[in-house]
Amino acid sequence: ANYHAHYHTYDEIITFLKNISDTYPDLVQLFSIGKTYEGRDIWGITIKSKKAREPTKLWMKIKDYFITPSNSTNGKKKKEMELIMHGGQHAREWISVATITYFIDTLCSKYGQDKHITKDRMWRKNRQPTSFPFCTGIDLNRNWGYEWNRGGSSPNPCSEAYMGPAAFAAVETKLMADFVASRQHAMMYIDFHSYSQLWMSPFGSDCNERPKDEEDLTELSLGATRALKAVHGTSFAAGPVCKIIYQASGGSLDWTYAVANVKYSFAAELRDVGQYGFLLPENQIVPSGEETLAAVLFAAQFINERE
Ligand code: 0X9
Ligand code: ZN
Repeated sequence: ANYHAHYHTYDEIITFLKNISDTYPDLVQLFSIGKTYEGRDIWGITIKSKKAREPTKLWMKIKDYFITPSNSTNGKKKKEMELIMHGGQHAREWISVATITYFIDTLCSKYGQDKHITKDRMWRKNRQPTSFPFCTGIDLNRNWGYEWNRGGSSPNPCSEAYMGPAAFAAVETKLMADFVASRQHAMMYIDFHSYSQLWMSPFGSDCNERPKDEEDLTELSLGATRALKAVHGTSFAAGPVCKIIYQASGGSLDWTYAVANVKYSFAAELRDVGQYGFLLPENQIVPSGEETLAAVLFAAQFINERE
């Protein structure tokens, strides 16, 4: 538990992942989806649930948005269900990686260093060279291939929101997209970022485009933020990226939703709302993990029951 009292280096996180996979060989599988531009592995870990899915429950509507399952079922067998969680797409958003590390630890154990603030601490993009030798990096979250270059991103390689020379020109974005596309049973994708305390749904590219699953996405979002708040009182606002934060085309969840057909595609901006910003203190890792896990478990239950 003490591990989560601190942020960790890339090497320490690899050691953590390897220890987890040695400790829980039946539960987890550790793998790399490929290498970053600078040659570091992009790690993934699958965690299996020991429980089989039960037949669909019949729903009872309580209020407009809050619907609960009744005790009777329709008796039909369920499809496999896989939930993808993605952190560290933006380098300086350390809490997104720490939160996922916390999930991995908690899910496995329950079911089955440079500490100084440097210029690099505020790095956001990847490390790929651009057409300007003095401006490095593509914003991975502007480089996905759905409605790429449709606003809220920049063609300037020196911009923090540089979209890249073409969709999927960033090696990491391409690898991650191929990975998501390869997961036939993916029903949810959540991309963790910081900061602002938001639970976001499609779309980011266009404020007028409404997802066909708007109702289900809204209902899940409201339930998830309510479950999150119940843990430590932290308020998250919910809504489409374009409306709740700003227009951003070439982002991951638009692509996972519209191209990879992952119905429950979200992006979360974790703590805080600006007091510490990207430099969120280490003593908030565990509380952030706890509340975010409550939201994720709500989401998993919602999808399990509804789909
Ligand atoms: O601008 C972003 O990429 C995200 N905010 S952040 O401060 N973490 O950089 C918001 C992106 C919303 N998600 C997508 N458009 N996919
Ligand atoms: Zn981010």
